[in-house]
Amino acid sequence: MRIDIVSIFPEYLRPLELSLIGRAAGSGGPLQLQVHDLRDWTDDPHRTVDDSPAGGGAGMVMRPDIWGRALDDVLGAPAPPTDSTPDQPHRTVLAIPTPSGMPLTQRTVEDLATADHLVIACGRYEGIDARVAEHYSERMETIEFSLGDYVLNGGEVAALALVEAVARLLPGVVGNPESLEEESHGAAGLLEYPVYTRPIQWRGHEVPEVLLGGHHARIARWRRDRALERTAARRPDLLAALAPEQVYPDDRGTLAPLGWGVTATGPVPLRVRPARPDDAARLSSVASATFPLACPPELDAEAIAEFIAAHLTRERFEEYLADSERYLVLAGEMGGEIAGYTLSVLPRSAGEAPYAADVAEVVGERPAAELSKIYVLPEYHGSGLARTLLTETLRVLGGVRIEGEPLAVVWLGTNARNRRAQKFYAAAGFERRGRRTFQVGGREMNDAVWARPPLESAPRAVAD
Ligand code: 6GU
Repeated sequence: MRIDIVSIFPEYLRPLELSLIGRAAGSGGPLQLQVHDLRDWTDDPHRTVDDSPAGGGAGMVMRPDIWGRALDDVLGAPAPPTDSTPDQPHRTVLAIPTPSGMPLTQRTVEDLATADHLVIACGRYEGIDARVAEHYSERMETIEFSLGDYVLNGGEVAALALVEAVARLLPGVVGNPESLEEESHGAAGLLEYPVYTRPIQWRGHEVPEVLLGGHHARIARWRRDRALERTAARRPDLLAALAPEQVYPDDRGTLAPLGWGVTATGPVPLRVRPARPDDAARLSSVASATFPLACPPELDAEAIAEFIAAHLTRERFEEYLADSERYLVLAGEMGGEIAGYTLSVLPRSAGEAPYAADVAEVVGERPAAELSKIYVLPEYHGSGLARTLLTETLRVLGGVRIEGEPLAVVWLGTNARNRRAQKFYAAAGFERRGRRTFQVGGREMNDAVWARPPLESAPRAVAD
């Protein structure tokens, strides 16, 4: 590959003679690099390259006539002989650094690394007359690129960055090509995990133990989790841009506590919050869509509809939401939409027993609250929302005080034949206590009763 850089400060680009890039640009290397002084194309004794801006304003603008002569010459320079074929003709790209360009990304860099000839035009002052980019973009591949949302005095630093980023992708420049594979902005779409070396103890900080154990699968999982965490904290935009196939099933347990759920479109922000009175209609529609799916198959549609009409209407939710002494409702949002909720029923007094005698018998601790509903829309099953809703509900319940006493136990009843549900509650630390019977539309159902203490948390108001 051939790279030409045109600048009024050719010395600024001297660092390119150093290190890997310098070696790549040496004889026999894959890179032919030449730096040119723009003033060589001036035609006055003062070697003037700029003039005042048309329309007025501060600063100076670089003249198009000088740039035109310089670029015509440099673009015409012969690039190294390549095996250009009719499918892969010789490719020349003009790159113009400017803070008003498109952000330079690794995808662009990878693409530019396949060009035969790259010419970089470094502007200074207020920039290059806009007709230069206009003229060349009509005749050849031209990109105006930016390093980020801040302003430099000129394009030289950006040219250094571009050359280094492109050159390290040329064959033979980076010694171990594997080190190009797992890095930030690679195919995984995540920032890179943190790396460590000896000494194992340094200023009170240790190398994470998992990295010393030699267990490859565990190390890979740990690195993946750290990459997900870093990306969530530093570059949520990258996480949101991941395609669904870039997210693995095991990532979900890591992402949910970081505030990200995974849907058919990829990661979306996940948030659990206290429900508000104006959520009633949406909660009712989530409940009505979800309840039938949790019913045993022998329950007929009519019985289900009857239950929905009696217990899951908007009016019913308005009542729940108005009575925060008795009900705790948490809404689970995915990408800003309510996609699930929990409804917990609090005891009216510290000693109050669960309303059903068969539950009261197997759940003896007091005060006892019932986790009455935990519903997630089917399209969000497996997203991590249900687990986060449950954890957050147990945490909020941990802060509830009934006559000054914390809750001793949270119990729930669930269809005993729903294996997924039993596994879910067991994994969340619930214990199976026994059975209860339960009426749906006049039919008696057999439920498993599960219980556990709430999560510890500071006392807090239930209604925010
Ligand atoms: Cl490419 N040029 C200049 N002058 N400032 C910048 C930049 C480029 N990218 C970020 N700031």
